[in-house]
Amino acid sequence: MNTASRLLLFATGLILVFGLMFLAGRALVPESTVATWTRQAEESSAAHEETMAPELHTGGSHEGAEAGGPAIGGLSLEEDGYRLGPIEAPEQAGKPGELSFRVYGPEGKPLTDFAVAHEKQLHLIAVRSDGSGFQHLHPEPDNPTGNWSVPVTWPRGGTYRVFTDFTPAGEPGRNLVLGRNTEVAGKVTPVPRPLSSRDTVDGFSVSIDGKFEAGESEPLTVTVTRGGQPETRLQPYLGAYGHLVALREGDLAYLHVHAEAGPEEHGSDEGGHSHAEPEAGPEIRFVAEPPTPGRYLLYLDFKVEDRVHTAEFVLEAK
Ligand SMILES: [Cu+2]
Repeated sequence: MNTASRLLLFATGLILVFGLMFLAGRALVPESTVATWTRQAEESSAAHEETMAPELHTGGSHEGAEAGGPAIGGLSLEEDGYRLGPIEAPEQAGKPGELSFRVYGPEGKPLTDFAVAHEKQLHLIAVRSDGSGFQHLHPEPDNPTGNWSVPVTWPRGGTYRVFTDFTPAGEPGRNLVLGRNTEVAGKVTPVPRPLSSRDTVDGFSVSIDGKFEAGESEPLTVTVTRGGQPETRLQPYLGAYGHLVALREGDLAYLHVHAEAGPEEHGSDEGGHSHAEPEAGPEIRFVAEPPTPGRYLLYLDFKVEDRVHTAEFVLEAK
């Protein structure tokens, strides 16, 4: 027998032995354990792919993004060592006051360096647990203490979820959404939230259309009209013609919804150069990916005549 044949025989033997071990493993180890191993292997390979991939990572939840699923955040006050400290806020409904907090970095010190995203270092969303009383605020930082504050008035009593949406400086792509509850005294009457893809706000009629399916990344189109006429005087707000926040009903998981847009996509002049402005309405396009079936509460901020208006929708993902 020559060397090559001997090696071949050896290799065949190895394959046979490993094959038998694999079969034995299958037979002796419970299915659930095998499933865990398989999942861990898939996760680690996905994580590896992510480090290789050059694209911007845009998720609040890294786990979701690593598994290739939709990115959600806001379910925890801590992520990747970053922590949202206690919220100081008015305890009574209807009383103007100040909301303040600190964000702590992985070393436990108040974080003072934030990257600007959508024109701000930090975006704050507050909403009551039933989805009512939505507010989108921009607190001011007080450095070097790391304290953030913003005036606030709670419309009604109840439990409010406060989301801080930010990207630590020097960590491009690491967008974090940390959430924390705060209690407000006052009578609590839950507000019913029927399904609705249309809203009327400050004289504007706003509708939202598109496929909205669990696990699918699909475009959503918002159309703004006033007095039956298309509204074409939308003004840029936070770097786009609209800003959409989507929360999952039940746990208020915070979904990242991205404005699809971009001047390049709208203007295509012959010179190959495109300096056309994106259209200022009546349509605004977004891409959303609901992670699970169920209902989602959507809040669209748009700006006309220097005023920001918020339209609200409730969509069901199949
Ligand atoms: Cu904001």
